[in-house]
Amino acid sequence: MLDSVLEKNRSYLQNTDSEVYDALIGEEKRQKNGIELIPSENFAFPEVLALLGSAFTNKYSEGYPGRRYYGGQQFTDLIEELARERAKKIFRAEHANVQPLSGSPMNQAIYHAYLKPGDTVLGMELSHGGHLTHGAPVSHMGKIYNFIRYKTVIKKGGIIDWDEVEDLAYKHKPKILLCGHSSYPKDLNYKKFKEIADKIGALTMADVSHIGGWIATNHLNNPLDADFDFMTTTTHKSMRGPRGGLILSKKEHSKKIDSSIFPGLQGGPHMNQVAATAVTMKKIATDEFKNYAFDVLNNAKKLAKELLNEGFDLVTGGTENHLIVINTVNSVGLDGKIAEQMLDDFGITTNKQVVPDDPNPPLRPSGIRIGTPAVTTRGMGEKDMEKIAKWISVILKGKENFRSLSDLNNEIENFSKEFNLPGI
Ligand code: DSN
Repeated sequence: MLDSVLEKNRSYLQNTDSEVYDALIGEEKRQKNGIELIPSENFAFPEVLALLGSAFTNKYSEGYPGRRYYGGQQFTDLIEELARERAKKIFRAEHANVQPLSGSPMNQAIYHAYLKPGDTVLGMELSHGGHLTHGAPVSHMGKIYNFIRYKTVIKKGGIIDWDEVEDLAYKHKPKILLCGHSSYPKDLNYKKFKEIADKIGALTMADVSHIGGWIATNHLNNPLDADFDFMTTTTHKSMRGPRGGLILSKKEHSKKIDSSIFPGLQGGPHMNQVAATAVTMKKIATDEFKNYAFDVLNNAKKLAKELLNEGFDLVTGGTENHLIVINTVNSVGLDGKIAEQMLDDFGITTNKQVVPDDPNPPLRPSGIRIGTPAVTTRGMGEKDMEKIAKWISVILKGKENFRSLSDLNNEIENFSKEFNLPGI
């Protein structure tokens, strides 16, 4: 019966709008027939897909459980409570807000709650691994607040320059000391950040959007164990949840954070997303997910090792998490835009990426960023990482002339088709 509901919905779509329907079919084929290596992408749990297209989509629920501005909340209150309690338990947090629509509002909500325009935040430099919402000049946040940036020491394998962090902290007295990253292939020493923040009385915030799933399974350090004030994470990357965000914090911040999300920044929460977050929190607490998380990290290490064997230059020399940044200019004399396009032509999806202190602009940077969450979700293992590294090498080094291009395309497509695509 459920199948027939889904089928009916799809057939309505097909009859109403063949252009959008065809695009959906095309996207499903692209995902099935290719190798997804963008480290922030994953395949959502089937349960998540079921909830995103469910009756919860129809509901307005401004406010919080027990304190809403609209009636009819018996089931929305239930799922939001479940999502909050499960998130608190798995991340060892005193408070959870599960309403952020995504990563950007989740981080903004903290800045707006604790900073006045012009106040200072000390965060990681974008090209060294930070994120747009950590105050890049092009973001609104970079215009409202005064972001100062620390870097890594490239010569020492990309470790954080603690002397610089401490010097900048004393000099600029930030209200928030921010860590977390979107292209930094290492785990973080949160205790060290906390020590520095305590010396100057700053709040501590970690944006762990890329690694939430590995923190939930205790494979990587948890900033809340180091007594951080705030931890933010998106739910759709490592955790295979809906597109959305979580703010986890100490209890003393609960009122300010909740009112900063609503009514401060957002209107009605997306209750289909909140319901999907609830089930995601249940799924990531299982042994099955813990094993998956281990496999992702293992696959990343294997892929990095194979790429190093092929002579590629990797930022920080390898990876401690699921992401790998390849300096394609140093490795094969191609900028990241061209490298991304060449791999795309063979069904291998990556994203162009700035490297530390990149002399090139963001739309034509010096590298690409890849990662293993999506391929691991599809069931690929270490042997498959060997094949993927070989294909990347063959394509980027322009050695595909040893056989016809279409042969290589077919080989990659046939390989990908063998693997299950959950929920689709
Ligand atoms: N777009 C996400 C990423 O790829 O890292 C985060 O903004």
